[in-house]
Amino acid sequence: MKASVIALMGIFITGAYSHSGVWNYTVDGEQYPGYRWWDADAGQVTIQRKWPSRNPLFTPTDQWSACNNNGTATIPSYHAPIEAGSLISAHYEKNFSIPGEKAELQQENWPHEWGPMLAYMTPCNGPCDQVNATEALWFKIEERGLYNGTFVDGVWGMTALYNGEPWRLTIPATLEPGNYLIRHELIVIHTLPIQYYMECAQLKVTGSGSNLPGPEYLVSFPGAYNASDPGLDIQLWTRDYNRTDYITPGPPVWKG
Ligand SMILES: *[C@@H]1O[C@H](CO)[C@@H](O)[C@H](O)[C@H]1NC(C)=O
Ligand SMILES: *[C@@H]1O[C@H](CO)[C@@H](O)[C@H](O)[C@H]1NC(C)=O
Ligand SMILES: *[C@@H]1O[C@H](CO)[C@@H](O)[C@H](O)[C@H]1NC(C)=O
Ligand SMILES: *[C@@H]1O[C@H](CO)[C@@H](O)[C@H](O)[C@H]1NC(C)=O
Ligand SMILES: *[C@@H]1O[C@H](CO)[C@@H](O)[C@H](O)[C@H]1NC(C)=O
Ligand SMILES: *[C@@H]1O[C@H](CO)[C@@H](O)[C@H](O)[C@H]1NC(C)=O
Ligand SMILES: *[C@@H]1O[C@H](CO)[C@@H](O)[C@H](O)[C@H]1NC(C)=O
Ligand SMILES: [Cu+2]
Repeated sequence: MKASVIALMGIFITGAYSHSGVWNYTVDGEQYPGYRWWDADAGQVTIQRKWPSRNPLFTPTDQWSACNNNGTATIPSYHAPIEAGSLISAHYEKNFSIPGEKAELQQENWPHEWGPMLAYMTPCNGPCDQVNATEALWFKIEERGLYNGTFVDGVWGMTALYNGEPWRLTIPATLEPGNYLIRHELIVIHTLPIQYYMECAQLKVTGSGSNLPGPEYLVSFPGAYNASDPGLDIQLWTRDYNRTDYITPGPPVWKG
């Protein structure tokens, strides 16, 4: 175990530190700021649905697990154009600074390094602000679980964010054009209960694709996950420390 890990264990087990979410997006090369939950809505120009605070949800069946609380669009008509097959990057940033914190915790990167990242989309069939995210059917377009190593010392999907990189992902190249919500989700597994962070944003997908996923790929939130799913029933420090066999929750990835 890394010395730094031992040093941090106590803090992470007892403290609800840091947290945050997607601060902004780069969609097909254009920058879009996310919703600033600590600011007034007036004047915010964002494709992201509102989210209420830096804090996570703590249960996979939370009523707000689709798009984080009852988030609505600040600008209903604002959808970021992106050609199917192109790149969207989600930039995460830490939004909490504790006086006297250890230097290694003062970095502005996403503060957690243990857990998977999962991205979903749902067709809006019109303006995305009209979609009730809880009733929507979502399909998974990407998952990044444990790449290698053990649960505690290995490389996770989230490790890249911890190291300051954005989460870059590609919209399926054959996806039918139209408006979609995209839902970025991080599942942080080093605490009990584990933590769920999700934010949604409005996209206008262009291109010449004509594919949509079949019913075996579609899930709702809540509904897609159970607390007893192998990828969510994690006790990192006391039981699952040395494991290497992480199973990412939810449906299979739809590749287009
Ligand atoms: C988006 O976030 C990144 C990383 O935090 C930052 O470097 C960049 O300036 C931000 N861009 C906008 C438009 O907010
Ligand atoms: C939506 O969430 C806000 C807090 O973010 C709350 O004030 C409001 O009452 C909620 N509305 C509903 C319908 O739950
Ligand atoms: C982080 O959130 C706080 C609200 O607690 C806000 O006042 C502050 O400006 C945010 N940090 C940055 C760098 O924007
Ligand atoms: C969204 O759908 C859920 C589940 O059917 C429902 O409970 C909720 O009231 C709906 N929200 C709105 C704003 O209609
Ligand atoms: C573990 O996976 C990461 C991400 O794919 C990779 O960069 C790294 O080289 C891998 N490490 C080993 C020891 O295979
Ligand atoms: C979650 O567990 C309940 C009760 O065991 C079961 O009915 C349901 O199908 C499960 N859902 C998923 C997505 O596995
Ligand atoms: C993990 O492996 C180490 C070294 O083999 C062992 O000392 C430790 O007890 C194991 N921990 C758990 C929780 O299995
Ligand atoms: Cu946190």
